[in-house]
Amino acid sequence: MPTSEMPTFETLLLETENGICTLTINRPDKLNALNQKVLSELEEAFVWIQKAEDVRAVIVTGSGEKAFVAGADIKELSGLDAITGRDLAINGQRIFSGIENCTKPVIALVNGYALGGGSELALACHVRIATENVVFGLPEVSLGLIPGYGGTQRLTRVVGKGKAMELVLTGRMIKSDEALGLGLANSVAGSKGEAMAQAVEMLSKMMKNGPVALAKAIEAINASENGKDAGYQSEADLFGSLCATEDFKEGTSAFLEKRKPSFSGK
Ligand code: DAK
Repeated sequence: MPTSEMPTFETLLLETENGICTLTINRPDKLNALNQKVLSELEEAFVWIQKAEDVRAVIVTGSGEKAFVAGADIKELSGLDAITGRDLAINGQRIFSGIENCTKPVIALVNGYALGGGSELALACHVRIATENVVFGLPEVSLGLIPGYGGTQRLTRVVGKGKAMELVLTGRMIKSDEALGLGLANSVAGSKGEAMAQAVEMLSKMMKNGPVALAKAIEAINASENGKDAGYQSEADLFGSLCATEDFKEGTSAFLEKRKPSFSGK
């Protein structure tokens, strides 16, 4: 599906250049809070991204300088009951897992507030590049809730159990230096423009490699979370399947012939 058929959305802006699709959550008057519309459009956008041949990598960000995403939309949350709350969590988890399992590299450019669902969205992306004014936090307990879009699981994997306990149970906000130290941010940039340049540079390096290998590497790393044995098993299975690709033959031949590889994605 060529990029020219890029869909348009009410709450998202999509722009593709040189194989990189920049997806901007665009509710600046509500600090890009995640309401149902944003969630359903995110799902639709990633279904399109997955299929779009011209898109090889993704940057997810929030409009403006102040916020990546200031959380789930509290107005919508306030009306939930036990049934609708569970349904919302299942729906959100599926959408965020769709992002985590995207076979193309996804970088979150975390510009400013990334609270609650905003931190959860950033955690669902493969890499996080933050701006200096970033504020990560999972303050759900202050609203009488817990993170509902996979945050308890993904934060624990990224920062470890003890730190995840501390951050979720206190709801404490953390700034760029601490986020970097915890590995919550892969890097920190002085401005949104600088963060964008870092993201494009990192993705350009990734895109020099074969798309099938990138897809399988993402799958294998994600499989590490299925438990130790299942992770190793998946790694072996995926490694084996890569050995049968044209990209593998091209990559190894190019090295041996001392030339740059030309990957076909097959
Ligand atoms: N939801 C809705 N509107 C929000 C919002 C949010 N999370 N965050 C900000 N806004 C709106 C404000 O209401 C305001 O709208 P107007 O009054 O102008 O109409 C506008 O954005 C600008 O915000 P402020 O005027 O408050 O801006 P400030 O610079 O003064 O403050 C702030 C910025 C980020 C410190 C503040 O806006 C703030 O504290 N926002 C709320 C942060 C927060 O607590 N976020 C929610 C985290 S909890 C679950 C699934 C998911 C979740 C839980 C359960 N289940 C399935 C069960 C996730 C929960 C969360 O995300």
